[in-house]
Amino acid sequence: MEIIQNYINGKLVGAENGQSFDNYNPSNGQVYGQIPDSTQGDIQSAVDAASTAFPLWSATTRLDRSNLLLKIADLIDANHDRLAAAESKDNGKPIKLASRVDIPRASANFRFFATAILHESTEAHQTDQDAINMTLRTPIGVVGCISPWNLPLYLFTWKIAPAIAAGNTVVAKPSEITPMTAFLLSELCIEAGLPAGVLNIVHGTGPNAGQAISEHPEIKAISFTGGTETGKRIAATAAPMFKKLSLELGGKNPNIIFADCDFDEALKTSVHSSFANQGQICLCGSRIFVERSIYDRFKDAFAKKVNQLLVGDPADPSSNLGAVVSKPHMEKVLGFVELAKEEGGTILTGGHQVKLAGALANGYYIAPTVIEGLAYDCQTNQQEIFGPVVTIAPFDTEQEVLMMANSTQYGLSATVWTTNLQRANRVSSELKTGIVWVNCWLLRDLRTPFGGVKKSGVGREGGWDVLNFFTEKKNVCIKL
Ligand code: TXE
Repeated sequence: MEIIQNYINGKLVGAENGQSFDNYNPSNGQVYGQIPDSTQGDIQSAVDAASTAFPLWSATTRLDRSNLLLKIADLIDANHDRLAAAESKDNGKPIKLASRVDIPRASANFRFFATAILHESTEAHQTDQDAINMTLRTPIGVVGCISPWNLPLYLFTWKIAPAIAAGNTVVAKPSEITPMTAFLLSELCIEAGLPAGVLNIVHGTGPNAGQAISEHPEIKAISFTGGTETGKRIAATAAPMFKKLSLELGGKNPNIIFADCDFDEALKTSVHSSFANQGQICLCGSRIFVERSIYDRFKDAFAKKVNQLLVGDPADPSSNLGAVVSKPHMEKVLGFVELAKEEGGTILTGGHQVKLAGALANGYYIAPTVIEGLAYDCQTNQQEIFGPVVTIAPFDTEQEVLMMANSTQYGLSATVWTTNLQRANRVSSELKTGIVWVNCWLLRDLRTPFGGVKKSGVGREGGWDVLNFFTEKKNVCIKL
């Protein structure tokens, strides 16, 4: 049994009530660990530790904060294989994805913000009437970070690194579905010599530990990534308390393929943008729209390539897809496939659970699924499925595809495939999303503003945006 502990005030401890709950291995459906079932009392201990640590940490020089974060990044890299194996086992994703994407990005997150704070500047305004105005930026205090299960360490560190780099102290809760790498990170923080109370990681469920973070009066800002419904609940608690809120929520992203695209590149990348991480990335292109003149050619080639994807043991480097994250999530995704059939969809490939042999027989595997023949405004095309399921449909004009692309309650990202620069610019400007990739997908520059519109969230992460989020601005006007 792998026992996970909270990391509070620099120490690894169980939940104060001594309670814990099961941690499942999605690849075989077996319980392999225990997770602290933390409650308000544990959050209070974490807030006390963070409050006590804040004065010294916020007064620590940028250089000293930077060096500590760089040390954590180096320790993540030094433990790469162990962290990748743990991530793959806890989440069900293929080991090659955890190894190539999740863990390198976790250390990159620490490195990026460790260096960003050394180059920050603020503003000054030379004012008439012989005065100078300065904008000062200071850390907020104790902040809350709540993260999801799809890219566990990647998204956990994407919040924590800027929060502590900016001089705040943190109470963080990873998803109870994938807590393992956050626990391993706490051991690395101890090894790096991060002062006690700067980072506190409290494991537990959303309604208990998560809600306690949202409602704690001393936690002045909440950075959340997860589902739109949960984002609403957090906002309903935190907004009346005038907390700063950063909400990165769901998506139902269009992947628009024009006839003048680089066909082979669009095809290859669309397989990846549809099924990477078993389709459990908020940026996956889950609605594919193809210009009619190449629709049949693209559809056939796409379905053929998807059919060749190997759903297998996440620990096997040849697996293209591993297990989805949990049994309830597998059932939710398969439920959407049944809904698609009821709404008139035709399954071109996939559409069923995959039963592996032997020890993996009880794992949560779904065949990559492509569905055509659905109306753009049916529920299958409006709701976030968040699994290895995409729909595909033809379009005739830019106006038509923009109407369909913009028709959902979400607005996170979009992908556009065309070699026509004017068209790329025209379509990108009309798409109601926070991110548009043209002739690529998930090409990330950490300096760029990351986030969505409509019900995909509020605020932006990344670059100066997240350092602005995790600091308060003060205007000082001096009469000269
Ligand atoms: O995430 P939740 P779930 C979408 C995806 C998925 C749906 C629900 O469609 O099917 O969200 O997924 C904590 N107060 N995304 O249920 O509930 C919870 O413990 C405070 C998209 O797994 O949003 C966890 O740490 N915290 C998303 C975190 O919120 C609460 C990635 C996320 O859990 C809480 C994941 C509460 N009341 C899911 N309830 C993306 N945008 O990438 C839960 N939590």
